[in-house]
Amino acid sequence: MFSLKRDTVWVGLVTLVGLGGPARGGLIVRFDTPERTVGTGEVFTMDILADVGDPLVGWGLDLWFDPSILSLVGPPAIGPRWFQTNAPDGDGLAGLAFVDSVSGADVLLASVTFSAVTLGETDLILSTTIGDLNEGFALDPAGFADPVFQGAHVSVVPEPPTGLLCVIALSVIGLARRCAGSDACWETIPATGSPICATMERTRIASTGRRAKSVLSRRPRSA
Ligand SMILES: [Ca+2]
Repeated sequence: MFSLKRDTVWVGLVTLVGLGGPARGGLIVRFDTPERTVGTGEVFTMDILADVGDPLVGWGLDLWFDPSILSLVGPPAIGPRWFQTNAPDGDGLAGLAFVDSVSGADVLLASVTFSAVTLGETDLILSTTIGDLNEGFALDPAGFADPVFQGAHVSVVPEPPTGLLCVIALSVIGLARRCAGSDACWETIPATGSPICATMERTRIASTGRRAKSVLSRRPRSA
């Protein structure tokens, strides 16, 4: 699955930078959202991001969550600025900047997709394992960053029955139509930038505990 050449380069690189000196550089490793509420059976993705001060040449980490609450859906997808490299523990959470070192805010390390198995809550905890030569955050040209890990929390709530969803949808569409003539009734969905009726959104959150992912009813044209 992974090339021997890249795996060998990563281990050699880690060994070299490990000999290079003490840790330096600011680094925060976090999720794209610290709190997430999903319905039972829902499949959803969390991005692992890094705010990188001193440039990195490679990284490897661990992710813990309660497997009775969530399960992984396939291996993680490594961010576009990294080559996926060997993770001996099998979690696939390791990347190598093969040409140019990487720095900046909101650097995507990996996207992890889960399925919500059952009702409950779990933390998502990021870490590295001491002694695992394929984990840590290797700096360019030498040394390791000392990351600050920021976890996340996922709550799995009941998925509303289909009939209830239909009633909610019809209700909020009616509300949206009544609001159509007033600009004050409209707000923007943060994830998409799409307009949505604020009254409709408040009703949805109260009923389902979640914000809209897409527009249920586009803003009607004014008469
Ligand atoms: Ca790992």
